[in-house]
Amino acid sequence: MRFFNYIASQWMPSASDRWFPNVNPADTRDIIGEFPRSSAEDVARAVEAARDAFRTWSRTPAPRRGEIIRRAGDIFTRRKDELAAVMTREMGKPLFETKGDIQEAIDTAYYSATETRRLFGYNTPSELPNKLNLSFRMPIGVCGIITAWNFPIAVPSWKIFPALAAGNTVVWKPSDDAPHSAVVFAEILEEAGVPPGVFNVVHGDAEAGAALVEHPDVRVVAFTGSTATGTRIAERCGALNKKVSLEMGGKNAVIIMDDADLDLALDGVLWGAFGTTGQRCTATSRLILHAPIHDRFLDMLSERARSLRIGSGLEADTQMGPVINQRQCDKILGYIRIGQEEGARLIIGGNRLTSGNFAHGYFIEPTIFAGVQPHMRIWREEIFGPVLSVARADSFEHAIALANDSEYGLSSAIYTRSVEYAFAAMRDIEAGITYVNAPTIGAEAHMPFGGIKNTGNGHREGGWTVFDIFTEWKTVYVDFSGRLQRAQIDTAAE
Ligand code: UN1
Repeated sequence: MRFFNYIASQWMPSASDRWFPNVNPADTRDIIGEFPRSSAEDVARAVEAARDAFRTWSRTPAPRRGEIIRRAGDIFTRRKDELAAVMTREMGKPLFETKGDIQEAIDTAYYSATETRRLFGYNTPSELPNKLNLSFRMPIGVCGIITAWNFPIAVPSWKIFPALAAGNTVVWKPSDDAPHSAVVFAEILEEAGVPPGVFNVVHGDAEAGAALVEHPDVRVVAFTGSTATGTRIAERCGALNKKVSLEMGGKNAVIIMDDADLDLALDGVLWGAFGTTGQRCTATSRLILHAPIHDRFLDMLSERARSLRIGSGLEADTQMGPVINQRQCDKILGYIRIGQEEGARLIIGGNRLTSGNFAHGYFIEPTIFAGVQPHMRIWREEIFGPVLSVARADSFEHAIALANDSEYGLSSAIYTRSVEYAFAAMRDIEAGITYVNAPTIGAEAHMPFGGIKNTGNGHREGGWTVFDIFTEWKTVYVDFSGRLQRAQIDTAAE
């Protein structure tokens, strides 16, 4: 079966007539379909459609735009089960996770719709008599949106709904590992009543992504993906004077102090490290155990991780699905080898599963390394798989220093019953997000989301902070004095 780009409400192949297959990572014999491998020409077509639609859409009253977005949330709700199956089939995570992914998009739709009545600017007294100062959030134009496959609906929705709510138009290049979900996203927006050209989908790989970044009529680029790709995008956007928002890698640490509720921490670490098969930018990939509970907690954790049920995400009792593709599978296994060569202690896992039902999928065991030292690559580099690196901390200060010894700064967590530790950690952990007594994953749609250091470039999705990405400020001065009033800057000498 062939699927198409969605441009100006038309479904169309790439002008270049090239295609790529979309494969089920749990069973590579299952080919979902072929999708257009788009070129710069296809991207240009979509950007033109979005540019043409901008005038009318940006002038549509924001609450009217909100009604359409709210309807999209309703349709996502109606199509939840069917869409979850589409998502799981193409990217592997269990159905309960893909349903959660969709729920986050529904929440984001309703939140963005509501915000269309609250796109607050501010006004202030003027420094001069009979003059009024106002400021407004203005839509910017065509937004180029480039996303990863691990949250095929939620993460795109974090960008698409606020962008549309603010009056922008969108060209979205979804991941080539989750293109079918994007097709359903487009169907839903069409049914919700998004006018032609306001929202467009162009499938493809880095070629289409690069063309989107380069196109002169794309005024904002919002990207979720690797730090390497995001940094290249930022360089180009710098040269082209485009606004760019980046959500990139993570190497998220959990600290467990000796006074923590260890059962609670255990559930949190298991979910944070092995939920979504460790393939979240917020996944727990470093665990820092306070020395007095180190051995005990490691035993508890190994036992529980060993018993996680691995399998196709389409099966009801699966707790951990496959990794996304051959490239990632090789990369993760490569890191497991590196960890062993570096001298870390492999506690459990380490293997690809190849027998029986696993034979045709990319399944890797939950893997835990202990004795990990901060110089080791498995401590420093983002693996994006079910691999957890554990280190021992002698004190609270040592634990914080270990957590902060990273080029990334997205999510983080501390388990403790101590008010002193909890508040010091909230202040001292270098990360965009810190959880207290909860895992590193599970951000809520209406709170700022993003990271520091090599994780981001200062923007935050989620909450109203996302509108800082998708709007520009316009300041308006109204002088009703009937005479030339010079601003203070020009009269200070008088
Ligand atoms: C990501 O992996 O790109 O906080 C985002 C979380 C999710 C989002 C993860 N809501 O884990």
